[in-house]
Amino acid sequence: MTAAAAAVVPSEAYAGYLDCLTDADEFAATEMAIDLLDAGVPAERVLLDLVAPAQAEVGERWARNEWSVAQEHAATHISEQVIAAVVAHVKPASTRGRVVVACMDGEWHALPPRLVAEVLRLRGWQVTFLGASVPAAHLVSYLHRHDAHAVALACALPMRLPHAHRMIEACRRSDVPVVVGGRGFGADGRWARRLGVAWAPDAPAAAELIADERALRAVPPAQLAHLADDEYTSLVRRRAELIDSGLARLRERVPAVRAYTPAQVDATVSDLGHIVDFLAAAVYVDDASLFTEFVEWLAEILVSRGVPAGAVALPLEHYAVALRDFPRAERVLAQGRAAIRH
Ligand code: B12
Repeated sequence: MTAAAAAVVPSEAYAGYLDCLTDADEFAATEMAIDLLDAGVPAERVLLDLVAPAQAEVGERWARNEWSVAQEHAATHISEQVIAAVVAHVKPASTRGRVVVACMDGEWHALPPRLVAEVLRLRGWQVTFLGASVPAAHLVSYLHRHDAHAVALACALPMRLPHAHRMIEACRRSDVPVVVGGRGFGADGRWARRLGVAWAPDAPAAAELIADERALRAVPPAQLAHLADDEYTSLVRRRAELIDSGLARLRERVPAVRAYTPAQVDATVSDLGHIVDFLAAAVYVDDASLFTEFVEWLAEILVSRGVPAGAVALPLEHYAVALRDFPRAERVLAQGRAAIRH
């Protein structure tokens, strides 16, 4: 292979790597990644053009109910091993300051920020990767003890945005500039702008931003004046009651729900919790699209698993009545209901 041809990940290598994930063949997957490095493909490209899209494809297969959670977990584990092997193979030297990379409190999608952490390491930063679900107080005390140039915070689920905001504010009080990323901030980063924080769409963009401290600190203020109406706080206070009454409503209206096994009841309670949390997050950032994108996704997931779309419509209808004194939540729910009607 010539150096020019080796600069990118060939499509057949990508297909072969996906087969390794399908077969849960950790050693073959690692070997393929190392072979690409040996053929001259830069480590950053192996991480971003092989591991990252394959991992996203894993998610699509799970969403379509083609892959079980066990298959997804096996593939994610292999991706983690491959990332470690690629970086260990290159052994990058650290020549720049320290960057701390962490997931928001309650956020278990550690693999995407791990990719960001390793790209930063490959570009010479001294990186501390704190992994999944880091409580804000622990992150802040870590930042106090270590002189960090910047902190990169990940959020994959938009329902965690209110927590993300608290965490961003806590880091700012320590005077450490923050960059955020991940699917949770919206495909175009619009909810990061709402929270008034620097956002990067991917690892290379994050690396460029971190290298430019002025740009990192020059962010317009948050646009959250709507929070003065207290709807978000009141909604969160009613979370448990909304889940209980949503389940009672489903039992009353859908006979099959009355015969659910304990595991099915748990899954339903978890879905209702997500509905309330996504609704609260949409109210927090004052953007109904956060909720409509979620209910469309949930309806698709449930339908692909044989649950009727009505199982999503019914709780939304119930919440619209229960929350009639919450004008913003009511608007968000109305748009959510319209989205799954088509
Ligand atoms: C693996 C996985 C998990 C694993 C995570 C393991 C791990 N160690 O990371 C586990 C099993 C824990 C998990 C759990 C859940 N998951 Co999940 N998960 C995924 C999956 C399949 C892959 C994530 C991934 O690695 N993607 C590949 C990366 C590289 O892509 P990316 O996220 O877009 O990242 C790029 C950019 O966004 C950016 N970026 C990402 N992070 C950061 C951070 C910073 C600082 C910066 C600057 C940039 C940046 O750079 C990256 C590279 O360019 C995705 C599907 C998918 N398509 O991504 C679902 C997905 C994210 N999960 C989803 C869901 C719903 C869940 C659960 C709620 C499921 C459940 N019912 O319990 C839980 C929630 C757990 C929690 N509280 O966090 C949904 C979210 C849908 C939505 N509407 O929000 C997805 C999209 C699946 C799907 N197709 O429906 N999940």
